[in-house]
Amino acid sequence: MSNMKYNPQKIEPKWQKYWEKKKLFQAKDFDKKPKSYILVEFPYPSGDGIHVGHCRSYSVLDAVVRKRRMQGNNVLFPMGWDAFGLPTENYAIKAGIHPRKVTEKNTAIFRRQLKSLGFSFNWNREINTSSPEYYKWTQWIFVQLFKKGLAYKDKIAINWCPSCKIGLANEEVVDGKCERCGTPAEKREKEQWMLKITKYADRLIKDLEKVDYPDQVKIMQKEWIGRSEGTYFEMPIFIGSSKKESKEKLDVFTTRIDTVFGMTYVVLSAEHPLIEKITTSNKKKEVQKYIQEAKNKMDLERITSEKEKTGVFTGSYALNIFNNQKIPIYISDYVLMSYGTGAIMAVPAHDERDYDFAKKYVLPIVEVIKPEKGKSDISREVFVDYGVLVNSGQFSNMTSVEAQKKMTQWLEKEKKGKKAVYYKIRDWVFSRQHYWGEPIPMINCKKCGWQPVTEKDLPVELPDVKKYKPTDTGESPLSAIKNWVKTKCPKCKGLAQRETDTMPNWAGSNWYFLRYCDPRNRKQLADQKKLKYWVPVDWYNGGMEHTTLHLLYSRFIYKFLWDIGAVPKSCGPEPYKKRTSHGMVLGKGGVKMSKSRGNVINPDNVVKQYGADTLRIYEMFMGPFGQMISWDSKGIVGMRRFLDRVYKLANQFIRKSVSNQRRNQSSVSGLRKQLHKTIKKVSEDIEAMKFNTAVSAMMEFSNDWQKYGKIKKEDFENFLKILAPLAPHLCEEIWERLGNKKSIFLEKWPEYNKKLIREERINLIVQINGKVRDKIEVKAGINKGQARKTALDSKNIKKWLGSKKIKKVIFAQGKLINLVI
Ligand code: ANZ
Ligand code: ZN
Repeated sequence: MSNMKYNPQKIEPKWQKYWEKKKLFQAKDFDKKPKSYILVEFPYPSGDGIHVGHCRSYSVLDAVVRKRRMQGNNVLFPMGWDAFGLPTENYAIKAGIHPRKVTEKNTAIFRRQLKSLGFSFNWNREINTSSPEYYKWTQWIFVQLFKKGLAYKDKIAINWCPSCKIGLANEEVVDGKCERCGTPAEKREKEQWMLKITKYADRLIKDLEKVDYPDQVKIMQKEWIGRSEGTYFEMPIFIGSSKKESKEKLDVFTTRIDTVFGMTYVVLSAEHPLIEKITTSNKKKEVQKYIQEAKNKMDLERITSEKEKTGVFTGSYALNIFNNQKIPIYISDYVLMSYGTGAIMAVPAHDERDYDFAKKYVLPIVEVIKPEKGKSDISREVFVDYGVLVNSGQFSNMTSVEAQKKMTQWLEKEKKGKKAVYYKIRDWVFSRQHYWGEPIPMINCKKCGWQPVTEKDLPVELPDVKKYKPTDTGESPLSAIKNWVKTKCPKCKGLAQRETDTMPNWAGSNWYFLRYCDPRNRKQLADQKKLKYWVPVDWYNGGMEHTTLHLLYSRFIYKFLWDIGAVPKSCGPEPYKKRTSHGMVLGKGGVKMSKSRGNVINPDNVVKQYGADTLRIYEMFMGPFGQMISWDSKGIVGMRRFLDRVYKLANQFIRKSVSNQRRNQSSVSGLRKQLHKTIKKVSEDIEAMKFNTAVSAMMEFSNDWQKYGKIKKEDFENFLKILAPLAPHLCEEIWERLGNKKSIFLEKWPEYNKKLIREERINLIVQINGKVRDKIEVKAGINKGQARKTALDSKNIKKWLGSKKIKKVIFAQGKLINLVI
């Protein structure tokens, strides 16, 4: 009989077709059922097809989704393509195929692969960020940002990848290298469009309180934004040996104004605008040389504490207004122009970097903070903590906290400084000089300046070009299409020029989750009522590596859209209620999968050999969801064996007559208890993302069932229902063979019976040195630690033990605990 053997290659395509034909998984706008918006990061359709990492995220969330549907939710679970980006462009250039064609081909491969895995995505809402219908709205958002003053053009030193020929955002530079290709990044001056994410910095930190993200994600975002509260103040300058105060003032930012009496020099960043004016003629040459070298270094390289400090004296002095001492002004690359004011007061006694610098250039080190009584820090040469002030005039004997307040107040009174907040995060460089991206919808008119493209003229379509290779001059390839560049000014109708830069590849993913709510809308980015119904996203799963990039950017853009009313107020200030991250799937031996290592697992092959259900359930079983895990071929065989066993048990069940089922009632009821425990565990584990333990619970149950040999139909069906979200094709097939006419996914998620799972209780015997001293009623399943604690809490035992030390604990589960003293 063909049905006798589990044959995923046959049943999986069958059920995929069935689900699609019946439109079983389509979300319904405005449905009365509770809505649940579950989002997985949409893939970049690269030429490599999906990888097992995608599968992990999608398998797991698909299980959540299928379960929630069975629990009566109206679930939105969409999928689409983050299709603009460099790898496609690079591939297109190499292969001589248009990026649009490459994208079409790659998305077709991805779509086929995802469908072959049976994920229950809402395919009718598929989107593609590189289609004009979509990027019309990405451009529209840019225009709104411009109109609100949040997009501006600025000439800045940008990180430049000489290999990709592209400007990089700080976030795209990892360890001084281009995030994509690993080439060391350089600095270049370039006019760029910038987005003022800094204006949202405070809210991006504060609203983290409102969301359910892993702590690590919150910490990383906060550190990335890097909010520092401190003091800002002005210092008079004396050029060279002049006794007369210069007109210029030097502004510094410090988080430790309490250490100001210990300031023995000041340091300017190599890019500081005052350098020209204050460098004395005898120092010009040396300073010039130093600045040139410093500018070529990457920020990260400059600020690492391990690196030996370098610097140069300008020949001029600044006045410490707290103690009226003149101190030298240095230039050093350990101070960044992009942070604070680009100048610091240096306190070598209490700051490690300043200490290293002072040692090298033989500058005085004046101690002004002592540890509070009873606390001392001898572990380091430099005392960097808060403490009590010494050698600090009227502020001596105050604590650091007190002094910070008083000193800042004094500065405010003298009108020489004030409280200040600075952020590490910089405005977001939003232009790229590349072809395969959204054209920035701006027009430059000699008379009117930068003007946004009129909204009815959106989208500005990406023109077809023959050459989309980036240019060596750093100009976008679009600048070569003269008749596209030439246009009319939207304001004065005079001759004007289009912006030829395109947006970075994060642009489309900033807001894609909004488009899924209403993907075909031609009048708005999405209908307000639909947004009101679906947004915020209830659960968003994606990679940890996107924490300070996509996740932060999209929170910013969402907040902006919410502010301007493009997203209804009732949706709330945060786009994603809950965020989770799957651990990476590594190749054999715990290394990253890569073509060069030859350790890439292709999901197509796994599906062909073992079936989609086996792949899916293996990806859930492989380990705790948040942890990195190596692919293990033995593990996948084990999962296939489990599914084979379920199929075999189903066969046995179907073959046997009903009369047979009546025998052995007691074991049936034992098995039923087991089942209800399993239902409880699986229900809870799926929501808590403990898929590995959910799978083992079901494996255990199948073992018990095999042992008992008998099962009631109702129990069998309930078991299938809880397995269905994890192995959907198999369960659907067996469900049908049990004589059911409708899909198992239209069934209700089973409830466990509280009475059946009540834990058995036992009398735990407590011995001391082998003599029975107490009996305590406890749960049968408690472990050694719990038993020990219970025993030690007992009055009787306390009396017997007195102050004697326990040397050893012997524990027999479900029976006794023996304390050896
Ligand atoms: C004096 C001082 C004394 C400082 C002391 C620290 C310890 P966070 O907390 O990261 O915001 N700083 C300010 N601007 C800088 C720049 N552009 N480049 C490099 N360093 C800069 O750090 C603030 C502290 O970093 C500031 O407080 C300043 O050094 C330094 F015992 O001022 B501090
Ligand atoms: Zn004009």
